[in-house]
Amino acid sequence: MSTTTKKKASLASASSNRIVTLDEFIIRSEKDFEFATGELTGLLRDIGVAAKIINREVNKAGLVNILGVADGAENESGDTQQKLDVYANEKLIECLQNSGECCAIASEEDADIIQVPQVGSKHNNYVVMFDPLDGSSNIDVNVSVGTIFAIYRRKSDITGPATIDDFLQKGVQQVAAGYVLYGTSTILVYTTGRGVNGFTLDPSIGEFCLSHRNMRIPEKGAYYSVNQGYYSKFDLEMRRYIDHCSDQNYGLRYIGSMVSDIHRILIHGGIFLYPSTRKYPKGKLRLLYECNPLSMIVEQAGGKSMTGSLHRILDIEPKELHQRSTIVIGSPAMVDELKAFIERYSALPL
Ligand code: AHM
Ligand code: MG
Repeated sequence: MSTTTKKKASLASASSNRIVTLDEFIIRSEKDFEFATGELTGLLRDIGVAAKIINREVNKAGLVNILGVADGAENESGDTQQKLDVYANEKLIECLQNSGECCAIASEEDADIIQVPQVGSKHNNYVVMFDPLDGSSNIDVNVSVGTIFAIYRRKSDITGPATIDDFLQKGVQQVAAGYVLYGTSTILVYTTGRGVNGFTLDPSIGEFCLSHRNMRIPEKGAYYSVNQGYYSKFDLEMRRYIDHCSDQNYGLRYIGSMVSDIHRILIHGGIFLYPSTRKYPKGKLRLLYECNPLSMIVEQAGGKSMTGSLHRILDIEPKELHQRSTIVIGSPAMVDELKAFIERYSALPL
């Protein structure tokens, strides 16, 4: 038995007999990377800590005067900022700054990148991007929200400050990506490019515990997920595909919180679309904070992800920090099915 196979076997037997915490899993998995330095491990742990703090606040959102829209606040993309967005943003930045594993941060809630001062002699080889609280308009009505994150190796020289080019990397260059879903239970799902694993927060011990090993997206699902209220604003190919979903008796599920929709699709299969509309001709969702990390997870689980004009999301060269994209993501057979509709009906050159 090779060393790697032995390690995997020991992890598998460990998980069947006893609880494997996120920290333990991350540290064990680190040994699978040939040149692992522990920095990525540290970053994932920082994000896990921030997720627990955010979870605590999200769970008591109805009890304290933290609900509602932050005074006069709009974020960089022009959306209304909820107070918990601001809180989640601050906590993630604090946790990532404390350990000094990353050199800079970009958040959906901030206009510019945030430089992280070096801590001691740490190398800070990474940059981290996140959407601190995706779907936050759902908080006031007790519907699930999530945190999405992406980690890249910096491209700039380690001796100087991080640059915008460290962030404007294609999604294929992500070294890790994940999300936390604050739902009926809180789950953290992540990938480092070797499959996808999910960890459910056990509130009694305050630990994320391995609950969804090696997640695989079903080839096809019974649901499609789109804001059907915009039907008349969609292009012909999308309207035809939605008609087809209805003809096929696919059920419609749309939470308005992308992390929740993607989590359901990872487990039960299905397809999520956010096509171009008149209000958002380039799509609404952000390439760097939402589309890329969720696409890496879905592809790692065996799914597919592309734009409404058939470009693989992970191959898009970003031009700006808050760039938006159309997206079609989910079970491979369903994405292929939609692709055929786009090829047949799209008026645009593909
Ligand atoms: P947000 O990051 O400002 O919360 O916006 C992203 C959210 C997604 O979670 C969700 O899928 C989408 O916006 C819903 O948009 P719409 O209400 O236009 O359908
Ligand atoms: Mg978002």
